[in-house]
Amino acid sequence: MLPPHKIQELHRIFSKLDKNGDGLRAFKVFDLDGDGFISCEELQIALSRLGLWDEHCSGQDCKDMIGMFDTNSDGFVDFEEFKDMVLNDLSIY
Ligand SMILES: [Ca+2]
Ligand SMILES: [Ca+2]
Repeated sequence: MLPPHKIQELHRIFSKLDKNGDGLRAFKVFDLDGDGFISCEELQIALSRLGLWDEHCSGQDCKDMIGMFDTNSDGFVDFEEFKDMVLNDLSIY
């Protein structure tokens, strides 16, 4: 689980990336291979690039993060799930 100040940073980055508000541009930053799903690895790589991933975070942490948004529990975050994550107020986490 990311600490709250990093969640806020993430939210700030989303709103910067996502100027027209549909979440698609932000989604593409995370969906590195363009298959329409964000995997645990992609999430970790994208967060590292954004400077939001701590090296001491384990693989379990990115699974936990996926789990926060993975409403259909398939182990990936799809665009619909991602949109919920971007548009909702992340401070509740
Ligand atoms: Ca992908
Ligand atoms: Ca899912």
